[in-house]
Amino acid sequence: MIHMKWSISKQFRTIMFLLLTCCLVGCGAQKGKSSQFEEDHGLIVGFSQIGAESAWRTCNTRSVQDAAAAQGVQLVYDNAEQKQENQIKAIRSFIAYQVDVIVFVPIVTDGWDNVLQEARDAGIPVLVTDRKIEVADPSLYAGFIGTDSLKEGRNAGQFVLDTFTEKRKRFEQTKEPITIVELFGTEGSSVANGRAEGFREVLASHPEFQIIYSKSGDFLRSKGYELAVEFLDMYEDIDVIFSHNDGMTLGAIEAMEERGIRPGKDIVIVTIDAQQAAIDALREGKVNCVIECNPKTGPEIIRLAERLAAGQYIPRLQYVHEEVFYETDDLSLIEPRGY
Ligand code: GZL
Ligand code: ZN
Repeated sequence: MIHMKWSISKQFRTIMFLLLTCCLVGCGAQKGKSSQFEEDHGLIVGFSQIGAESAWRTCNTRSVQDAAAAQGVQLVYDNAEQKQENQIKAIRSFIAYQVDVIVFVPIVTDGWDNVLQEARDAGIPVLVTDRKIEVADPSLYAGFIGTDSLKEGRNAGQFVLDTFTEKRKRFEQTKEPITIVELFGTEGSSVANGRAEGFREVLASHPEFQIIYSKSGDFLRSKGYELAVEFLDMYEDIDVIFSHNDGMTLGAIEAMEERGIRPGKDIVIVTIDAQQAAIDALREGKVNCVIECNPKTGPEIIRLAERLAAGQYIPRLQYVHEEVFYETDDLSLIEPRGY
């Protein structure tokens, strides 16, 4: 199939690649390599990434790029700079260029039906990674590989439940709730929704816990800082910060320390991603629980793309391994995170 397609459309693809490189180069696409014109039959994968909003994201991108290079897969990379419309444009470019497989990280769950229908009409299989999509016809994509955000949220909820046993016992008499602030990820993204849902599921039957503030910081450190300035002004007595990613947590810690509030002591902090800076904060006692969300999915993504290009089956849903790091663990055992 690849060989047939390659011989018929070699000139077409070469011209299209030139056009594609020109139009993508504006949004930070990887420069076309001379090898793109080599007459090999290397697999060509279009990869639409949402942006570079966090250390997690840049590690995820690097993981895919390194894995493609290691396998001799030609990766046409597009950075959508946090805009869904840029992702749709990039996917359309991949279709025009007739890549063998499309891999994309859907920034939000909705709005993909039409462009995925176009990919299917062009006979190009689609692998969804990291974040999930809602489409009317699930057969519009071959499968998903990523992290289990519902489980990440549940782990955060369980940590909070286990941490406040004393205050929970007193709740019957004091009626003093355990107050929670939530730094929400990108609105409409499956991972923020999953984390929020899992967290609330665990605490649902415990009225002693009250989420008094929940706003989106869009996974950005700068917005995590801004929201913390706001909620620290609004509330005197916050017991817990549940943050959907370490970037926002680091911003909130900065705002707390500016006010002489001791993160991890005056306010318990549970955070998700497990980038190095969060593990360092765990070691310093500035956060109390770090839930890993594994960004290093590149090798598995490329393996699945190769299977799709060969017309082979791939699992519909594949989760990657993840840990939870607690302040009570032997933190010297944690390997350098690499992001
Ligand atoms: C999670 C991923 C999230 C990370 C953030 O799978 O989509 O996006 O938690 C990143 O750091 O910005
Ligand atoms: Zn309870």
